[in-house]
Amino acid sequence: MKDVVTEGLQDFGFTVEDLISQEHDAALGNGGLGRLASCFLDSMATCQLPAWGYGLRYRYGMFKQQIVDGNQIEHPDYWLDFNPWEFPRPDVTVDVQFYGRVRKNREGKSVWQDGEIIEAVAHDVPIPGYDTRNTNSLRLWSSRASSGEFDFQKFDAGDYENAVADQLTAETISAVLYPNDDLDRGRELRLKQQYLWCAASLSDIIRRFKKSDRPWSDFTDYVVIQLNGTHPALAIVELQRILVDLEELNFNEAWQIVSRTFAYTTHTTLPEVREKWPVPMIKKLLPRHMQLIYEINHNWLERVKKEFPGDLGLLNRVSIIEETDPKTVRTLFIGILGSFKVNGVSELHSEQITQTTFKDFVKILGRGRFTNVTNGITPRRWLHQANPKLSALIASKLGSYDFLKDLYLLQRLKLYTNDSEFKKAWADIKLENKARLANYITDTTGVQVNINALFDVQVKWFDEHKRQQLNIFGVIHRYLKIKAMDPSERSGLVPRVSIFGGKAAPGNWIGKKTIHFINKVATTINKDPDVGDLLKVVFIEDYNVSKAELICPASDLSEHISTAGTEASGTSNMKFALNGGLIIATIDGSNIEVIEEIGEDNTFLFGHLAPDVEDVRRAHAENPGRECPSKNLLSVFNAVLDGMFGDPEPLAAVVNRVIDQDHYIISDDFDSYIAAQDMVDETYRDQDKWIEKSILSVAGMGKFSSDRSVWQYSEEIWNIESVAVKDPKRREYKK
Ligand code: GLG
Repeated sequence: MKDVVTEGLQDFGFTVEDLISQEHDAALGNGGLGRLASCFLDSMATCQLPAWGYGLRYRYGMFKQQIVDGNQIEHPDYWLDFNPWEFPRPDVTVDVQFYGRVRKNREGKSVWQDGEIIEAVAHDVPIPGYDTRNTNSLRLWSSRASSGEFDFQKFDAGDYENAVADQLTAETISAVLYPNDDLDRGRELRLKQQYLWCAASLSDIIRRFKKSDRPWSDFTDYVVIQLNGTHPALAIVELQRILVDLEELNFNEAWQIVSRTFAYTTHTTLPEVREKWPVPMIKKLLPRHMQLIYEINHNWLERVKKEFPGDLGLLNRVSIIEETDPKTVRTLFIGILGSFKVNGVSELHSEQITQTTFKDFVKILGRGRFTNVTNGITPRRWLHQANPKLSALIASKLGSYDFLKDLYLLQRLKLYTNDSEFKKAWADIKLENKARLANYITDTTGVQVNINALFDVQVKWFDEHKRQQLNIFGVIHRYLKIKAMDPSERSGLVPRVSIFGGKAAPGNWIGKKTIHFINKVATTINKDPDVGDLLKVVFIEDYNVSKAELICPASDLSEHISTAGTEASGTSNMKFALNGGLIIATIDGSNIEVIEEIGEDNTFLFGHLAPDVEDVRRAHAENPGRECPSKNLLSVFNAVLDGMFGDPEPLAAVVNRVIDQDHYIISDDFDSYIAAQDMVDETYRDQDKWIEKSILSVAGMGKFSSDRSVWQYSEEIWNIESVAVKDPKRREYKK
């Protein structure tokens, strides 16, 4: 349709880009976990699997990021003001209860009553498969007052605020993603969001199952629910409640169904990220669920006591209730116990968690409960839509676009690494993409960049373990090196444009400090005539999926430099490599598998390995006053603290974080990072060799289609048959 629309628009004096730019990104969370779900939805539809997605329809999304004087400012994201892709479903509503009390009825059954009722209303987003006849749905819930939006009596009596009070309270639940959970009220709101999402979605799934008139014993033959992280873990307790309280199954019979319905994906390695809810908060908001959690935990601990008598330490470690003050509920443990399969999202991550976080559960439940499904991305968006000319060039060589549904076919590009005409076309497309990004950078930041410079990109959420600070320290090191050279010696240098982008959660102070730090360094470097085009630093504000589609095709190099053992997977590495960008990486998360598929020779590696990180941290702790292990890094710190980039006070926090603590071992990895960056420069000087590595990067991306991830889930976990004949060719290209 695009050509028809493009032509038609020209009659009105518009371009198709004018039209597309009117469209907001779906503000459903552009972090890795959220974006992964979107790629999986595309793949489930394209692989013709009968699968739906459920989520919350955040009225104001997450937030729009504005950079003011180098600082992140958050604004509401009015993405729903114009959203032609959703279908309101006022006919699909679910009443969801909060607060209230639990009493026993005459038959001794628990009744949860007298609570506040909020109405969840469905909005459907069709998810058409690529080149298939199958369209699935993403069903998003928004919240409204069940008592109606408006209390006319109160309004008539002049009590205007209270006339709409119920509606405002109800709408708050689906207002914004990531309420600031540094506040108790923010945490309660987050819990409300999670429960509304779980209760409405489960009710909807059960409503549709009941249309089949089948007994509950068939439920797990017809329904499997994949929990994407701990956010929806309450669905496990909610299904138990529905089966026990509403369907009147006995507790254990219900639990048998529950624990065969759910599968659970864990997306983190970091203990501090794990969700814990204060018992008093759950007791107040969801009194019946708290009772069920106690009963589930009681049965669980009885089993542990029987199988591991006398091991009190084990009991404490695996209990769903943590004996802190106040007591807390470990939602991660609910996710594990209520699921028949638990997977991590990269081989390293899945192996690592069975030896750390989940070690006790492996011992009790068996290793077979735990598995891995490495993440993937949809090539339809991340290559074909984002980089149509490269997609067309690849199709011209492979003979068709079949590779978009069988990404292993890309391996045949290896046949053309010596085809000079193909390599010239390849290089021209990369340059075109860089020019497009350069124009965007100039339009939005005013910075002019040289498209023949090496575009070095890091666009991610600002989480400390992703180490954007390591990257900007490396940039300062490069700046100091240039400044120290006589201008006559600089001709051999490779010009660089360091491009950053990403948001910090509103409560993440060090992330926001790092954003400010990067912007301040950029201001100084970009206006230094002595450096000119040799080095530019750019921060692209409000990074989101549409901007990623502009940035990913334009990178020469992208940075995936998390402390080893901290990034569960990472998916932007796949997006950049699929567009012919090379990667500089640590041996962490999915980097390991990307490197294995591309070949070590075509990537730039550095840094301590995961098993060594704890030893390094221990050495830090045992030697608090230790000298910075890197003279290069010390020079960087001195330059910052001496005011080279303006008032050092607001910048000092980022530096002191490394000097005082360095939990992410930046000082220990810095010199090997610099060495890898030198290797990047060395390689980039030979453009023919660089293009060859770029082609091999794309050729190695077959494994990282989200189709492969989704096939793995459907065959190894969901056990569902696709309505389509499985594509046997897919297997021929496995390796
Ligand atoms: C998490 C992890 C990432 C992972 C993503 C998708 O931190 O490493 O790639 O989920 O599984 N919050 C995230 O982005």
